[in-house]
Amino acid sequence: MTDKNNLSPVERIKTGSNGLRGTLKESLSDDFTGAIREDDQTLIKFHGMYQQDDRDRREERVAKKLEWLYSYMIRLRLPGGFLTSGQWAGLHEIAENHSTGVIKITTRQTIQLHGILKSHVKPTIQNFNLQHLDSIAACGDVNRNVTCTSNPSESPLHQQIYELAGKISEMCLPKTKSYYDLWIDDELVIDRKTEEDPLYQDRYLPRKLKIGIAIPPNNDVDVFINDIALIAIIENNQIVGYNIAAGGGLGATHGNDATYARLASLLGFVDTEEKALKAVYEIITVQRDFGNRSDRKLSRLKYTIDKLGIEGYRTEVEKRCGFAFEPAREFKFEQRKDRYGWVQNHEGKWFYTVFVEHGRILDIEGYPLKSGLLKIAETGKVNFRFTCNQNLILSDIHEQDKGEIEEILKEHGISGYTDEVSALRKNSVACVALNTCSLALAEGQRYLPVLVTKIEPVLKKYGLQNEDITIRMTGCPNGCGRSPNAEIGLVGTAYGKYNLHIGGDRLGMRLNTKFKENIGEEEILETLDELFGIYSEGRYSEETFGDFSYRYLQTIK
Ligand code: SRM
Ligand code: SF4
Repeated sequence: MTDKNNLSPVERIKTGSNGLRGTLKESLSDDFTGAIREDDQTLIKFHGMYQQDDRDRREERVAKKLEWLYSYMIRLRLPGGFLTSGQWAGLHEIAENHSTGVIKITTRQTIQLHGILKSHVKPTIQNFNLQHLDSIAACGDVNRNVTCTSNPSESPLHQQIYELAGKISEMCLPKTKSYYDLWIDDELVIDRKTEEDPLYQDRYLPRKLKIGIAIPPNNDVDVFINDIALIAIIENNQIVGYNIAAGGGLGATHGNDATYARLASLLGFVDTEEKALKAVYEIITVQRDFGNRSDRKLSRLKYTIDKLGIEGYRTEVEKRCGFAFEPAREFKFEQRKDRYGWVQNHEGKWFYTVFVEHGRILDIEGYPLKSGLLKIAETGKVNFRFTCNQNLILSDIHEQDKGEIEEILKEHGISGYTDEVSALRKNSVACVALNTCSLALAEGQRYLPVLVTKIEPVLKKYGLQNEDITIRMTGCPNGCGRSPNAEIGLVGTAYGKYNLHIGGDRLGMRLNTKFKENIGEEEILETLDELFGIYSEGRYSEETFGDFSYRYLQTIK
């Protein structure tokens, strides 16, 4: 436990925040600046928002002696990543009226809007509320959006898992009503009794916490990167319980060896949903009580596990649960990618997975994706689901409606695009990075599409164009696009420069290793050319690029 005299400044902000209210009301009504007060910048995260600025325009603003162009990113809480068509149409309108207009699907199955000016923050939240949507706890030192295997056609058990994601999300919501006071009702009603929070108390968690649930054989949620990972164990088409793992997390800091990416370690198996919920709850309370509260770089659950040891952590959780974990059960992941195009489920309903490059939904010349999706939403005949690979599934479509949806997809070039893009592009993920992310050292989603176009002919040269190689890029080592567990990971070090990592496996069960440091586009392409050449000649039959590179790395050690 952290020495009380050595707490990080964020700890003081949380405990002194009066249920996450701070001076947000005053900050919002200050018309002299687009920013909010410093302490409130921490608190606003717990309400699902980040203060940002347009980094492309910093120089221009400074030259004009203007403050940076501040705006807000708002992230929705959508456990399991689901919206009705009505909610999608509502979201489309909110994005048009209050943000840059781009609807961004995140790597945690939810939606973000960027570029919301301070005066638009409240109207945005109020409009979300009208759509029965909220952004509570989408960021901050609390449990974040709970993810679960996304494609319902994959398993008849999907609904059960989707509902569990919702239950975990509810169980882990902060008890403070400040979100409603501040953003919806405009009236501060502080009732400390009803706001008493046994889970978070008034100090919340030492750091963010993430939970994901996978339904084998699909690991599309990249379950082991979560602080808490649940793997449904299925026997005779029934869920008989869950393997539970803890301590995943991908963030690290360049030059700080005490920080590292880590996959979650298995704690064991529980045989009921009730026990799974209890175990999740107590894993969180142990992190709350034992996590590092002085150094935020070392405060994620993964470091607490490595400090206590996995046995020590398990023992403490079991003590608090009042039951012991059983040994983890066998499970097997067979894929991590999304099922693009049409698939039908056990009830005869249809699902269409749209490839959305890095989750960015907008209209561009020749490709009116956003307009097409609005038209589809307006039929009222589909639901919208999001994947952790930043894609969209048009879901729950009845046989008799499939033709109509198919027509709109064709008309807007959506199915054509999804069909024609290369395997590499379909398996690419990039984080937001510039121009909004304040932590970005290099480009992410704006550059990976360009780089993929240059890698495609290199793959073709070796006949590898149909290989499902995962490539992921992040603008810094925080790992938002999950670059540390891709077969090819590119991690920004400076503008135009990346560390190149290889050797991660295709299923998300093994992290990759740094192969080249701080290289630019030319060297990235040269290195990949060389590696693809060796791979095409030296691979075992069916050997993935990730497994080959892992083997290759052992030989050159
Ligand atoms: Fe992330 C911080 C974007 C998924 C690890 N992440 C950020 C911030 C908020 C930057 C900041 O703190 O100022 C980025 C905002 C950029 C912007 O302009 O929108 C940001 N993270 C994202 C998203 C939008 C990337 C995307 O393109 O989809 C993802 C939103 C997920 C969501 O809906 O909740 C996103 N972030 C992740 C993931 C992947 C995942 O969870 O599956 C990770 C790695 C897993 C993990 O948590 O370890 C991740 N984000 C981080 C970290 C490193 C945390 C650490 O413990 O080391 C930071 C920095 C921090 O917290 O200090 C960060
Ligand atoms: Fe920003 Fe880094 Fe996350 Fe990319 S990985 S969104 S650059 S914090």
